[in-house]
Amino acid sequence: MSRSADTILRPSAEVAAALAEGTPVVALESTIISHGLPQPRNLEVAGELEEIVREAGAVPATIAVLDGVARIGLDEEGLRRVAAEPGLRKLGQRDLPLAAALGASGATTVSATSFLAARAGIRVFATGGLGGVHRGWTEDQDESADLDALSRTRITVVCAGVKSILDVPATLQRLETRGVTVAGYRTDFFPGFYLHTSGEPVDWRIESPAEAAAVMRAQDALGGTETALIVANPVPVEQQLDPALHDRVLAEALQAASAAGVSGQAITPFLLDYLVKGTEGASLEANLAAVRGNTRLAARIAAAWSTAR
Ligand code: PSU
Ligand code: MN
Repeated sequence: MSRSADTILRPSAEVAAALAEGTPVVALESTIISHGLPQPRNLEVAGELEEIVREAGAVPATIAVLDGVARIGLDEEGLRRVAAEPGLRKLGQRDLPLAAALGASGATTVSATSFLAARAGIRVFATGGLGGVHRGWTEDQDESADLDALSRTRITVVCAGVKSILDVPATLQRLETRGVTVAGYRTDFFPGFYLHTSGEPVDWRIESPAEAAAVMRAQDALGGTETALIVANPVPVEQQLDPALHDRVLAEALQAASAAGVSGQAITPFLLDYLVKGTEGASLEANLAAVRGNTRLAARIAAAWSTAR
């Protein structure tokens, strides 16, 4: 039995209508809900992010694979499954054919969400922090598939940089090598996820959603390989994690991960969880502030993009 694209990739009725009418749509990822945030807060956050998109006049499309079907836009039951289903998988882009063929369910990372959003015709995507090059990459070669996916996917990702658990300069270098366009949003520095800045400079800065939309139009007009645009939007200084606390707990977390021998897909959730506990929830608040800000900005960019076309 062959399964055609329309049975594997299914937009919700609301998302399909919005795309057909040119209403702005914002893709939201699900791994942050399933593997990045603690229960039960994660379900609340999933709903809250959708609400932020709606308040800005756009339609949210949270993306996940349920029973082998890539769902573009989840209903309440879908969101509940992503937030609470025990053993839900974490799916990168390479896992999608397996999940589809075997009828599996999983949350999608930035690589899988970007791919599916672009396939569905969605151009703007909000997340927290991208995956990237892990510290210690010279030995273990751990580099998130997010980076490669963004080098071949025409999507605009609004994020607070890459997770600070990573090797940020190495990640920026990789993005440069792969030709991924990066712009700071009202900043000259690449954001540090929980922190307002990573301390690394960015070469370009944009000031408004209209400028982001203009960059997107220029990408299309120039043609060539379909690469992404990363809009790096820092968490406000007042809402960032205390940098000294961040550095101390992160050092502990990295040590704990290596002592416990955690690696591969498990490392990112392990470190994020360690930070939440080690900062008594302060990292969670900073993470949420970043994701909310990114979601709000993504909705405004999606609106600018749909009027511009
Ligand atoms: N941003 C967050 N929390 C997360 C993630 C991003 O605020 O949990 C997820 C994203 O789905 C990202 C993934 O794609 O972590 C990267 O995982 P890995 O390093 O295994 O590729
Ligand atoms: Mn990895």
